[in-house]
Amino acid sequence: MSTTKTATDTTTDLQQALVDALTQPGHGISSAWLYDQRGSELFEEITELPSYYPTRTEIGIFADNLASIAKAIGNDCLVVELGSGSSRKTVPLLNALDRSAGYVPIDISADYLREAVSGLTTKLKDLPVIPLVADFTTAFSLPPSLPAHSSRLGFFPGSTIGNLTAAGAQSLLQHCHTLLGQEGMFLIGIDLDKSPDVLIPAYDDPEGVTAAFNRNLLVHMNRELELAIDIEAFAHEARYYTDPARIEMHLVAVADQTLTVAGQTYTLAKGESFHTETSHKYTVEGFAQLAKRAGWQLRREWSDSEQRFAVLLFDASK
Ligand code: AVI
Repeated sequence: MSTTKTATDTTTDLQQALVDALTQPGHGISSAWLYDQRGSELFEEITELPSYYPTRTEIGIFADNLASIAKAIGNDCLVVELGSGSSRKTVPLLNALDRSAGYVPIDISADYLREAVSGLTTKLKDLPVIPLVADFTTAFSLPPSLPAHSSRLGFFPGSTIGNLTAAGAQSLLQHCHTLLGQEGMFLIGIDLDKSPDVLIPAYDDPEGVTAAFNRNLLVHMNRELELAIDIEAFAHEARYYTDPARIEMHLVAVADQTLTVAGQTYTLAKGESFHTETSHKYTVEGFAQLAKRAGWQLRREWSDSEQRFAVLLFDASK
């Protein structure tokens, strides 16, 4: 039996997500729905914005510390990347490792993965690449046939873990602990908590790209579900909250809205909002505690001079 989702399944899931958002308190909708083709393009644009510091800060941390990160990882390691995308951050890491056993890029999009892997062969010389199409936020298994290796490294850059709930982050870390085994390591990028003066412009840039990214969710729903949501009637808002420290993205109704979905009418009053994304901001200690509950021990940390972002290396056992 095929487990691949059809376009109809995806449309049904999106419709259900919208109905849930309209009927449940908080009006939350999974941030996964932000990433249609256009949403992914807009996210790429966000990573280039002057006010969106995480991507370039993390790339800088890797560039400045590549030799010490590679030394800490050691030899004959199988690198398993969660949400590999273009593998942009992984190629320098794999090339810096003295001897690595292979690379397992994991991505939810089969097309994107196929394209990315075909471009890797020249960049990674003879390194075995074993791509895996999977949704890493659910339980997944590694490919059955893997090259010989002495340890496994989970690689999860980009602070994407911050977009999961605490429970989601915990179960992902636990699942990876099992998959990566006793000799397992985990290298992860986390965005550090900081002043809202820095955080808010990162998620509400003057160029309006993040606003377009957020509102594109409504464009996506109009197209996919054949709706007539008035895009202009929703304003993008980035809000900073503490305890836990996080940025939330909202689409706020600027006037009362009536939405008809599958023949049913729902209302969203002026000032109410769809909550479209949470981006958790951690301290190194707070994240290390969360990881410890999933069995991971913090071994090394690397950060930038302003302590905006951190790259952490964990061991599966003491
Ligand atoms: C993908 N993720 C780590 C981004 C973040 O910073 O939480 C998504 C994003 N949302 C708005 N800007 C960027």
